[in-house]
Amino acid sequence: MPDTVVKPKTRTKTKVERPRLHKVILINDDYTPRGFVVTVLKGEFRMTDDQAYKVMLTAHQRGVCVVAVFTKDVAETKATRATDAGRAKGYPLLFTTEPEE
Ligand code: TYC
Repeated sequence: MPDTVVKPKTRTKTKVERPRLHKVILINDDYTPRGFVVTVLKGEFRMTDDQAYKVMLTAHQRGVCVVAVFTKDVAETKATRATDAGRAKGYPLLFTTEPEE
């Protein structure tokens, strides 16, 4: 069969990886009122009163608390908005982000 065209058998495997999630972390301070921290957590992270109170108390007692995980963009936007809400009232309230292991 002189006209046979041999097609090279190559295949490209596309590896799909899930985007790494990022944690939003609440940092304790000595000045922001507890009630205000709870209000911000409820408003920015759609938490119930109970959930927000527990997260606030954990940060208060241990120094930090993981609030939630999101894609990088969403985590950074929420952390910035929540930090800005405190700054608008003159509080040093701080939310940071870090990639999940
Ligand atoms: N430590 C603050 C106080 O005693 C309350 C507080 C809790 C502030 C958690 C920040 O991330 C925080 N008023």
